[in-house]
Amino acid sequence: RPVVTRPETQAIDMNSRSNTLADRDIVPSDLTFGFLGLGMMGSTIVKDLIYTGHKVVVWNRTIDKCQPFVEAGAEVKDTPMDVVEAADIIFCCVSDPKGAKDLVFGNCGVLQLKDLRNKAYVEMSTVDPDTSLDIGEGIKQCNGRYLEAQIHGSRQEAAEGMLIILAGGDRTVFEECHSCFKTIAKNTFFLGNVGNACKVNLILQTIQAVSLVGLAEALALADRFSISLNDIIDIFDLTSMKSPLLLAKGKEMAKGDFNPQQPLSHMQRDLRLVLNMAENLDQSMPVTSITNEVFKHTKRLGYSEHDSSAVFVRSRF
Ligand code: NA7
Repeated sequence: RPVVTRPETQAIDMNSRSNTLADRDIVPSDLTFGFLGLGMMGSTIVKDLIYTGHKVVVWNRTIDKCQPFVEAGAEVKDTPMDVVEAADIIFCCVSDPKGAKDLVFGNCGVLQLKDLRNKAYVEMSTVDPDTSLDIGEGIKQCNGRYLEAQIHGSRQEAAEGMLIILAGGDRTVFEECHSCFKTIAKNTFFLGNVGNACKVNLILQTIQAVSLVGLAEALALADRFSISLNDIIDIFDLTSMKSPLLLAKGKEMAKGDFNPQQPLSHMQRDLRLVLNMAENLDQSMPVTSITNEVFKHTKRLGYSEHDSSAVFVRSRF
């Protein structure tokens, strides 16, 4: 069993800007935007929204994380419910479906406000279609509008404003979020009904997870032969198989640098959601099931908070 050190928690750099922002010609909406969840993704997004002139009200479970945003001009509230009261459109960006549901249905949650007329709620946390439908139903029953806006991309891509937004639900909300999406994403897609965007996002995550495990196993075999991993990656770069993702992840595996761009726990969460969806459809996904086992085992070895490329460590056993 390897000795595992936790990756360092990187403080958000409030002064960094993506190079692309200046070229985007963003005219900020004059609506007030609420933001629930200031983790790595949420912080990066909010920082850029403030920079491009959006009026933002924030809340985070661990209140200390709000301080840099107060200094940057955001308003902080004590509960999710208070954010909803103060904002026109509320984004949520937390770790998992359970957290996402807690913020809507829980104590001091969004629905405690009862009347959400003239409010809209946007779910950015990665969730499964059923969770998104439940949240959307709850919001609609209180007369609010709902959009799922799944964010596809790594923390690095978020920092560069190069996410892809996959949206489904109320089209008017989608349009009202235009200046926010333009700030954080290189492409934005409206995919129709609630649930569709979650499905597309999880399908993309499946491709990524399965590819990573294949890459890790192949590099582990090279390592057993004492073939230089850097040589393999250089040759791989010349083939038609190369992709920016696999090249970047291959280099991380060769260096043993698992700085979390897409945390392993998030990737395994996505595989779990995918397999639940497939189970309900009797859809056979044997490779994804094994991929999930590889991710689960790597988690048990202590790599939850590392990057997904840490599956390489397990493959070397
Ligand atoms: P992080 O950096 O792990 O941050 C997770 C955030 O979620 C952080 O603000 C947490 O609050 C918050 N969280 C987690 N569970 C809960 C519950 N139960 N209630 C309230 N808040 C909660 O993740 P990322 O920012 O990288 O990713 C966020 C989402 O974007 C994720 O779904 C990705 O797939 C896309 P804390 O600071 O720990 O108090």
